[in-house]
Amino acid sequence: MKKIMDDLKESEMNLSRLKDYSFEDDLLHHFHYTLGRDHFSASHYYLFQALAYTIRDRLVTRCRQTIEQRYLQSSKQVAYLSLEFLMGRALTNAVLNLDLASDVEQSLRSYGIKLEELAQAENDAGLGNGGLGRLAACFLDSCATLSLPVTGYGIRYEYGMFNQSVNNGYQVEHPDNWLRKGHPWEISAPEQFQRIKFYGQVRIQIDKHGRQHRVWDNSQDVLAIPYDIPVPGYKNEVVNTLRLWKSEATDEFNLNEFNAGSYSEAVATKNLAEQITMVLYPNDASESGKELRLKQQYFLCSATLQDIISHWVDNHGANFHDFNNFQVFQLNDTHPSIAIPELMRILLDEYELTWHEAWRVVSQSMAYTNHTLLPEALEKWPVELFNYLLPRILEIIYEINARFLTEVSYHWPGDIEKQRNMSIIEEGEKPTIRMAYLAIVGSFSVNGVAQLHTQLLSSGLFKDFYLLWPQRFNNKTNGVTPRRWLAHCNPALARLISTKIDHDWILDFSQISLLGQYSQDSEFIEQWATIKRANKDKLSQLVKSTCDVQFDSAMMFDVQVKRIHEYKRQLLNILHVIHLYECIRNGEVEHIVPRCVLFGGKAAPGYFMAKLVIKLINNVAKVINDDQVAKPFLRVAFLPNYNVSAMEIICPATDLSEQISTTGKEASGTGNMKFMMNGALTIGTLDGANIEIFDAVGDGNYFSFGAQINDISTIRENYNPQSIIKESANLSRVVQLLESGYFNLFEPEIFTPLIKSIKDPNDQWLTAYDFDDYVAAQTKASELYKNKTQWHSRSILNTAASGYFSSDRTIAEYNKDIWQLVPSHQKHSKT
Ligand code: 26Q
Repeated sequence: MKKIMDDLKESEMNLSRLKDYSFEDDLLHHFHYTLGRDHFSASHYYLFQALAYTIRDRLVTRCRQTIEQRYLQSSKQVAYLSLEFLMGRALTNAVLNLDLASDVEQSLRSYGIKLEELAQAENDAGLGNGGLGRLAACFLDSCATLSLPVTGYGIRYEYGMFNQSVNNGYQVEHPDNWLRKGHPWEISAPEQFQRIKFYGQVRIQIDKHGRQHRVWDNSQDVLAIPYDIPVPGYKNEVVNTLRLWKSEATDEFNLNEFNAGSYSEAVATKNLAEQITMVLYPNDASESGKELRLKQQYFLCSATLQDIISHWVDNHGANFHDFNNFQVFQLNDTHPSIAIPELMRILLDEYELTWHEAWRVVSQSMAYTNHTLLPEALEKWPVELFNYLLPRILEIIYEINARFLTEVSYHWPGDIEKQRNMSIIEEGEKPTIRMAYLAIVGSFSVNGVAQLHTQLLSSGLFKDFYLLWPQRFNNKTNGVTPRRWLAHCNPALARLISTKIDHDWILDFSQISLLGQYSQDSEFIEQWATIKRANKDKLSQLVKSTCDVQFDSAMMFDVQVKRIHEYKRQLLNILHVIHLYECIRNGEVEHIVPRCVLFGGKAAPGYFMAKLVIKLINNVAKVINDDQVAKPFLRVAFLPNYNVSAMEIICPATDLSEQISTTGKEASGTGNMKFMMNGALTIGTLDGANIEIFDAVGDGNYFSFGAQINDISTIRENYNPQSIIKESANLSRVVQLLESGYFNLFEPEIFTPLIKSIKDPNDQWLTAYDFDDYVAAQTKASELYKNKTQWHSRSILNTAASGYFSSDRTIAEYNKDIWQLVPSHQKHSKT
């Protein structure tokens, strides 16, 4: 065995020295031999796959070198735990980061095909719902680019985010079978499987010294098989890893059943095990409390922790004293917070640490990021479900809580109310576990994702915890990767920028501020405008082919794409569209600046109001687009199946970015940053990271409107939307038109729930309150758009002010304040 390993090692070294395999030869080899194809079976998909394997070879070499170097440095590392990684396509990203564009172009020439075309053949890896999942993907890109030893750990869902189509204006969901044609980027490591326990009971065993041990008995076990996906840094030779776990049945299970002669039961068991990683849960209130979702969470955490601990023990033996100096777990929301009691379980039950020592190690290695301000979105699980599914974990949570409540009682002696409010267990008829409280208690760092969000967490949702442990709380304003969200998705603009600033801006994105000096340069403005126009033409083609709506690039492109949710207020936007249409119908067109309004986004399958908003948008769009009078002024489209790849076409083509959530509800937002980077101007409330965008770009370059956070509670106290509607001529007309059934002629009453919600004094989203101010801000935007030179000048200023919103900055802050990793010394040079 030793001889084989030595030989292999030598040949690996030879391989990595032989960098000069021709790209073309490799491509041919993979096409003919890896895929077994010939010229009869040439298709875009096979060519894409061959190209992906060719590039993967180069990634694998670098990945091995990255691992080896870190092993030699024995450096501290981070595991980024997330139920979601919304990676999108990988091919063009790898080409950019490995600087392979010319190799690829050249080798594709003989096939008469362009990289851009071939790239379309790749399915999006849609393993996430929205912001939180895409943030994880941007973070992985930044960590690799900054040479930080960070590994992503997630689930290899067989079905990702559902595909959306629109039928008669309604959303229809279709399964996303993204792996069907194979996934060339992944490499499985079945020999590194982990075993995960579910169900069963806890038994107390007394050893010969009279000591008690907890044994988790009669469990039903499932295997976790790792699949690794390479994550290349930008031109720095670093390749990190995203490790995704797939569930499989254990062999014994199958064997036992087979031996009993029950073939079908055996197969059924296998299905049960494989169900765990079958499907990504949509972010949906109606899904709360689902057993399978809890299984997913525990499966991910247990597999990851066992994997990391077994490596630790291989290298350090069963001595965990220094573990927390070498390992941080960053928890992406509460979804993986079960990692806290699971690591306790491993250290207590498998390595026999004392509670005190185990708790020190655990609570010094966990760090928690919160992504929501909606109290109803905080994760809670029934105690009963835990007791049944994860009995040993429940015991540990009880113990964590008991010790924690003792601490609370020291801090607030005699204050029973405090103890009840802060308890990890919410008492009641059906007691539940408050996962956010568990996450705070078990972590050394708790962060929000924008300044306002962190302030509101400390003064609201988590106030008592802030009072107890103020030093634990910190802010890390989100960011997005300028590689995917500028260099890759807007190559023409990237080239133009590079004519003015050293190419390094892609790595040191703070340099983008140097663009500011060209905001009055008429030649530069002209070039900027030409590129925007070409990007708009490209988006128009997409809208035409998918929605059969003709956009006109001479008109303003006004865009809102994001998950459909009441707090994001797509309803407010469509009310404004109806207002514009009203003006047009009444011949009040002299102030109208022609616009194409684009919507996109998925509604959770069980979210009635969000789905109704989609229907309203589509019905309004149909009426307006069919009206020849409106045509010169207004076009409206709902783009089905909004995803990462769609955003890569949308954000470079947008003039006006809609960020109009009810103040205090959007934790951060990250779409806002992608639009800004690509030179869109924002119309927005002062919510989440919008506030920081507003501060960075300055008042004149941002259309701000709406209630502000300090006024919100007073507004809610005596909110009377009916009287607001009465007082507002514009809103009255809009509501009347809606109520007249103009947009639902043969579908009586279907929009009544939406109209009612606007008029409801308990309307949480304050739609009526913000309407007039929103219209006023829209009018300002229109006025500015009349002067194209002025508009583009401010567009340049927006890109120039976007430096802060690079995820490289965000990750540098995570590293400085939370992780304290040492970058591996890899060069920043061309390969
Ligand atoms: C929970 C229980 C069961 C099933 C699914 C879920 C679930 C899944 C996804 C709950 C929430 C999510 C996603 C939340 C999310 O995307 N939040 C967004 O995170 C962004 C990154 O920080 C912020 O910019 C957004 O403001 C925030 O809404």
